Amino acid sequence: MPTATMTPIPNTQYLDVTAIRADFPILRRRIHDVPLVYLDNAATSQKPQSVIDAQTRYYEETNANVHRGVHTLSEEATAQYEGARAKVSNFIGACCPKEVIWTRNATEALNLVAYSWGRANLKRGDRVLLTEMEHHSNLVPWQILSAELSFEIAYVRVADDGTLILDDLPKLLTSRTKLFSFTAMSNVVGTVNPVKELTAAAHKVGAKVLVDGAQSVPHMPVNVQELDIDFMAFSGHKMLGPTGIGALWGRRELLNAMPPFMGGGDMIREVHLSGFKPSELPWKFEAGTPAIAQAIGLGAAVDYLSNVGMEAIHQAERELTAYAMQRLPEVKGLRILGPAAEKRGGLVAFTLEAAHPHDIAAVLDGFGIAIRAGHHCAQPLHERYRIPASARASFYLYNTKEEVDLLVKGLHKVVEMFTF
Ligand code: 7TS
Repeated sequence: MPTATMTPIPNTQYLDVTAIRADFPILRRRIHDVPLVYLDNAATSQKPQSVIDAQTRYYEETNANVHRGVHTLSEEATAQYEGARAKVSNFIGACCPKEVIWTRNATEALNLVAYSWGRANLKRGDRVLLTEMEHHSNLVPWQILSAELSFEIAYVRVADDGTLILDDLPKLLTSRTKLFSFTAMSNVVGTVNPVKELTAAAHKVGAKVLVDGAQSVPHMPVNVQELDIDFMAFSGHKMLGPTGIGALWGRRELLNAMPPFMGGGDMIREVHLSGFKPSELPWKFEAGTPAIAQAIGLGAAVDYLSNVGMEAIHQAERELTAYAMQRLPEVKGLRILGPAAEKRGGLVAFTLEAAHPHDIAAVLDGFGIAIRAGHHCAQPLHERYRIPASARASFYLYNTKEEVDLLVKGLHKVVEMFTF
């Protein structure tokens, strides 16, 4: 793939993308002898040097277990670890750090709500409302629990354009509906859902609201108090942070009333042979030695994102997505899934008549372009569109219009290769 002869295209007015790119060492990599074009950010984001350094520094200077020692290292580690929690709490507009429970990722946070809140509050005759565009991690935990407790699961359907069919809400949200759990943004069609509106409708019938923020928290300003939601799950690795760390945010009164999810060290106040008393929030839900370095790394990621500004990141991604949606249809037989650019976040999933998504991804990899192919852990949504898989380009703050051009060029090549 030629890169040197391309005409420069002005990038976004919202971000200094050149300066941002310099902060990400991996973006200097070459793949198959051409510069890496990383367009798989919905799967996981790359990490800036400051996040890598925060973790390395922790291991070099501070490594100790938290909440147990009175020695200096343990005190420092605890301060940094709890400091990261405070940063995340601020970042999402929580009332206080004790409402932020560390988990491994969004998946574990969603499971935490299912197994703790769900098991204590759901019974036969109740309904949990989900949507047809959910990631498997907001489907399977409810399906497992429903097999045990016999509550009903209902789904808000998705229209052809990839938006939720909101006209159905009044019949789906009834006094039997105890929870409405939905994604703030689809990882396939990119639709940004009207969280505030959906939450208000759910609260009207007394249902609690759990938001899957895995694709929204990394890409747009999110304020849990302003949205008025009850729980939110998200992953650190999709927002410039390390793998192995994510969070569940929940309202204090709800979290306080919930039983612990896992038992072990750190989550108890006292243990006797006759039983135990759980610790207070947030530690009640954090059994065992936590992901200390990763939490500190996520704190550094939140610092980075806040310095750049979430609104600027959101606007830049919208601009890049609009540009991609304008250019991609130039490719023969390309069909974009999902709504118009104004209704979506920074990703575009598509199919090609000429080639299977896995072939598309494999050919693009030869040009140094990383995209994802498959059902993206949203198989029901692909079934709804009657396709087994799709190809997806997903953007973040370091992506450029030149990279979109390279994607389009690569796709032309794919069509050429697969048209006989
Ligand atoms: N919810 C949504 C909307 C997601 O997109 C993902 C991951 C998850 C939950 C789960 O996140 P995890 O960090 O717990 O795994 N989505 C994707 C994706 O689109 N490609 O790879 C992972």
